[in-house]
Amino acid sequence: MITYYNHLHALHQGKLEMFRGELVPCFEIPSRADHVMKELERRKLGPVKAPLAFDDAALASIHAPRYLDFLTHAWDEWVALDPSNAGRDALPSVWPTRTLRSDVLPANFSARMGLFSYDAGSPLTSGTWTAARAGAHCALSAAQEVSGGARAAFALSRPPGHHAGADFFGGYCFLNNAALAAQRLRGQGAARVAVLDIDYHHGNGTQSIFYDRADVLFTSIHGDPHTEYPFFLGYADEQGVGAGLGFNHNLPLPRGTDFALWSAALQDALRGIQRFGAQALVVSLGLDTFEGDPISGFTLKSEDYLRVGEAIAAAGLPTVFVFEGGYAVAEVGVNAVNVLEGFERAC
Ligand code: OKP
Ligand code: ZN
Repeated sequence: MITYYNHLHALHQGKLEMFRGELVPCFEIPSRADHVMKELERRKLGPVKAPLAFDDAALASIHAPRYLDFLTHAWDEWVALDPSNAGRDALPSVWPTRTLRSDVLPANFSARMGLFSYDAGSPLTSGTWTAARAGAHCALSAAQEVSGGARAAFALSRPPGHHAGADFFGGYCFLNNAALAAQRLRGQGAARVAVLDIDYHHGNGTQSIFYDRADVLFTSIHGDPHTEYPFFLGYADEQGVGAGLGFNHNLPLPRGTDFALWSAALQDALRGIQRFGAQALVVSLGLDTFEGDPISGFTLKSEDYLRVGEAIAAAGLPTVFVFEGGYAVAEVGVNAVNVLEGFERAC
């Protein structure tokens, strides 16, 4: 299968994230994507290309104009506050929670950092916008490829995307690559598109983007938000709203879940996607379900990812894979490419 690779991903390189009361080195680091790239080349999975060109209007198919405008200028504003900020990343520290207003756009930069985010774990760096935008273009390119008749395509990029909403960043995510791909597939003629999110963490951004829509089914298998990030979304009773009621399917699983239980949930998710009558599929491909992941709690093994790819292939749908999480850096390449190779072998 063809891979669209974000050659600019390393321009996003956060230094520190807030974790349990202190700033710790970021888990979401450039070498993650490098390992996947190396493994793709080693196994000769297919051609690797740079993304096609898209204008910023393509990003506006999912994201709010004032949010895109904020991201475009955020780094320059941060440095304008104090020239020495050029040497440190920007993190939010104040948020409009319940009773506070989020309808007014503040002039203050720190206030806008909070308005457009929901956690302090997602540093905005000098190259964040350039890297995230090129990554979104990879996802759009992969969707374009599949719309043009390819059985599958892979968008290999970071930062990840599934926690980003229409107008907020968080969970290391700035632009929602999977949502952009799904919307592109819709625009190119697929009447019904399913998003299958198999990252360890619930894809709250993607869910929120499609929550009131019947044309995009969101299905996610993830750590139970009672105990796992992002905590405030991802429960089984979230089934969609309005026209979207019945088109959101959450399958939370307890910490410690093994592959037997996880793959039963995958079968459940795939049955729902069949019932929905999807014409195309977007997979938010997180590999942080791996037993060795430093920030997650499932116990999948490397060889299990071959079975995951086979099961997804059995759905028989044109499929866009979008790289998301996976923080066991030494193994993330093997695990990601196992999914892709399992898929290809089963086609
Ligand atoms: C992004 B993706 C560890 C605490 C959790 C946020 C996790 C974001 C995961 N510092 N921080 O879904 O893999
Ligand atoms: Zn994750």
